[in-house]
Amino acid sequence: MTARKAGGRLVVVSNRVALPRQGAPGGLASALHAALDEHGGLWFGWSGKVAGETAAELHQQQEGKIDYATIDLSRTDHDDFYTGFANGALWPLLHYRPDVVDYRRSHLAGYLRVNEMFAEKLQQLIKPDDVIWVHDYHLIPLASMLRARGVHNRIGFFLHTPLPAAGLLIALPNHRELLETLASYDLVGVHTRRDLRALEDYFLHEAGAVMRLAGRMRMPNGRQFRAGAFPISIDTRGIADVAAKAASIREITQLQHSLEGRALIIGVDRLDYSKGLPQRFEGYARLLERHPELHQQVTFLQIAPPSRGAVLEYRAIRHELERSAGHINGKYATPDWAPIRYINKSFPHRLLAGYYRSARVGLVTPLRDGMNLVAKEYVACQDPADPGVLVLSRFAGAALELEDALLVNPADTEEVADALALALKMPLAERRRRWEAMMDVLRTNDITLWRRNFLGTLRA
Ligand code: GDG
Repeated sequence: MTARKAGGRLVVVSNRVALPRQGAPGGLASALHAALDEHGGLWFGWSGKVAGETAAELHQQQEGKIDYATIDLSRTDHDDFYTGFANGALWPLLHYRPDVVDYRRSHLAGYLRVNEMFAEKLQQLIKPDDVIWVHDYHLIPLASMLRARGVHNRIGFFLHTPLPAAGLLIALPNHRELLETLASYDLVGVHTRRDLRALEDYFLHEAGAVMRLAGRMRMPNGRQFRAGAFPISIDTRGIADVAAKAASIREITQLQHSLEGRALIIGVDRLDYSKGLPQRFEGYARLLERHPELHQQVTFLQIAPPSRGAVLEYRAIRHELERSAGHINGKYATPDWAPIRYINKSFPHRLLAGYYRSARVGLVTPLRDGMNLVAKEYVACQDPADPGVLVLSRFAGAALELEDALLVNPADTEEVADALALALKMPLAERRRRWEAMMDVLRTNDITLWRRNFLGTLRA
């Protein structure tokens, strides 16, 4: 790293760009917009469109202090880069699922080809003192490709997924060729200390790096880079306000009315095998099996918008969950009560906030998750006078901060059932104590602190 002052524009690079007027942006998109607004900036990435087989042309637009530049992908590039390598090989590997990894050389070639195209387009757009912030597993080699083109700007990378132990990372063919390119960044950020240890372990033991002071690693070729844990968060105050106001929205009162006094358990997840949904359904079934007194007393609402339907595993899990939900309802439902309400649809954020607040239990049980923002959102949306209980997987990054949740091993369906029973019976005083402790964490570490910490370290 040089001592050069880094005070220019911010350039955000991510696979998808949240363009203005594309509907309500999610928390991450809002945070990045705020960061771009602060210094002026550019957001560059894929448009989300697949356009024939022609070479990608750049679409540019401006909104306030922010420039947006996007490119379309050809069908082949999309299938090899996005569906094939990023979501067919890297995503399962990073989520501890080597059994699901579908590695193909042609997909890796497509991944490198699209990253090279990103580097080529981006190089034309950046100015000498821009600070570049690259996001997520789709774009790991981008900095090394920019460096090869003579780009000397500060470049940071943030990984939104977990990073598994070195012993697992080496299962990926050509892992060094890919992962060593992380050293071309000035700063590599991950969510947790656990991920950071894995990153350091990989570089020290597989890539021949040595540890220098203050989290800096030096590669055998002399290049130095820094790595750090930056746990992402939410707009805690903003979302708490939205939830408080949601109480009067028609959809929310309708949901509450439909419960007829039953306790609501809520789950909200992209339909993804990393989220542990089959095990969660199983855990809920165990609860019903072991606690007949809860029949008619509880309703489990699982919202699971479909994602990545082009990947085989995502279609398989969808079928599995339909079968499981049908089975549980078939076994336990009565003419006036269905134990599970399972919905493959997405909802506007203000409704989600109201649903979270209506739920006595937030059930968040991924098998692995980088952070898991739903867990944090659930906590922030509670009514301070009568807060619900969070049941949270130990294997979500959020578990390292939200220690006052009921932490479970998501694969242990008995433990999930026990935690649900405990949550449903928990006295108000204990619910409030746990909730206050978690809110303290979230009020301090919110999304603004996250981006400022990362960018402050990158610019320092
Ligand atoms: C990745 C990492 C990491 C969900 N359903 C709807 C909806 N959502 C929103 C949630 C939440 C976001 O999507 C999901 O974030 P998560 O963190 O829970 O999970 P991933 O999508 O897997 O995110 C994860 C995250 O990146 C950030 O670094 O925490 O570990 O896997 O905000 O509320 N939003 C709307 N309708 C829905 O139906 N509007």
